Amino acid sequence: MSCMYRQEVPQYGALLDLVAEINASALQRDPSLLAHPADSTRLDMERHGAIRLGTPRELSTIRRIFAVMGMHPVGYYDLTVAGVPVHSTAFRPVDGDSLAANPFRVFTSLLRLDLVRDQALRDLAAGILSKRNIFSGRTLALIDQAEAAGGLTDTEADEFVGEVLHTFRWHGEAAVSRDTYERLHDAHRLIADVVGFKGPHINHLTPRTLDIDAAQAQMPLRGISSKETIEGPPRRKVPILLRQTSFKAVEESVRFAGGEAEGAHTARFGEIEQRGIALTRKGRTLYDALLNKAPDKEAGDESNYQTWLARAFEAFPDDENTLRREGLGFFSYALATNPAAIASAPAFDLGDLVTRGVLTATPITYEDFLPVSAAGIFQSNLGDGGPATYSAVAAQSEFERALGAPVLDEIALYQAEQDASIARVTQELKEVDARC
Ligand code: OOG
Ligand code: NI
Repeated sequence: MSCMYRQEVPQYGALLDLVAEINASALQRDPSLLAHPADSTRLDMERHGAIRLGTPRELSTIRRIFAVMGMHPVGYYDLTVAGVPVHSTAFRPVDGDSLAANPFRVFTSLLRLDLVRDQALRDLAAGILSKRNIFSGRTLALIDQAEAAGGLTDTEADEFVGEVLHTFRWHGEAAVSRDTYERLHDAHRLIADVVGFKGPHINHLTPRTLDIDAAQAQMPLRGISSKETIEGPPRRKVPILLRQTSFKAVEESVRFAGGEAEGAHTARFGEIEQRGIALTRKGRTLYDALLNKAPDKEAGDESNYQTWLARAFEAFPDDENTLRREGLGFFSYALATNPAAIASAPAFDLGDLVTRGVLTATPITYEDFLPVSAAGIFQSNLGDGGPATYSAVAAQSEFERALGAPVLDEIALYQAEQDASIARVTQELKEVDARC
């Protein structure tokens, strides 16, 4: 998919080159940025991408496709609050080993046609979507095969990946006439992006950077037109959650159906991300409260905005010990390799054991997305023209019905990982005790 996207959106290749250079010089300055040496082989690989689907049937089929690849729907994101008529989830690996092997996620949105006020347009869009088939016959057969046999052979898996890739391709030929495209576009650019095309073209890919501020500063110098602000928390000593920025969507030429008419469509872009520690509900509440006080991003330039943000986030502790003691972040505990300290271990008290060097506490990385940030990303690549307003309410159960499964609760996943590490060290300490 990465190769395909570089060919389809050449500017994405330029972004990858920039990120590789920035990562190399960040690592030269501070080799400890990579927690595990094994990370370096994966460093420049994409960490997420995004697609937008049109119907419940497309969403449930995509769920089955990703399940074959060990990716499951985590989290529910309601984007209507940001004036985008979709709701979303992220397909990703959920257990630690799978995440370590490949932490790639696909942010997947479903269009909410119920929010289109114009009944005739709604019916037109629904009619167009009901006729399209975004999956090849072979893809569908291989999903059935995987579900029946509990997996695919290596040969089948290779074929499956090749088939599924077609679903994410760009189609230069629109599924609709220019006239219909314009009607859809007038209702919302995103509606034209979903309904006007033959498939859910991947709309961005996102590698990981070790220094997002440097990348943001460098983009314009390389002729890459970046969005105005980095989404998410400010730069900190202990990174939290997720920071992301992107270049603005490129214009791609389109041939409309039923004639020779040519036009342009603007939807696809490139993004970069930098991840930090996963926050507990308490930490997340504090994050949301501080971010809520943010001034209008459009009002100032990026450096003013980042200065303001850094000041607001002074209220958010910025060292691992405080984050842990105050229950703001999730940690994974392990027995330290220090036999003397272990021998002197007092009764089980997590905090105390960490202080005494009996246990190590490693931050658990945030693997998900942020609705306010996602809204900022959507808006920056949907172009100007201000977001629409929707008085919709979040519709998680409707989304899950379309998906054909419940979404997993991301906070519960981090909690389970932390709890499992505590259970493990408790057991290990008991075994050490028994030996003494
Ligand atoms: C998805 C935007 C959300 C992110 O990184 O927050 C997203 C889209 O534009 O379809 O990818
Ligand atoms: Ni993204």
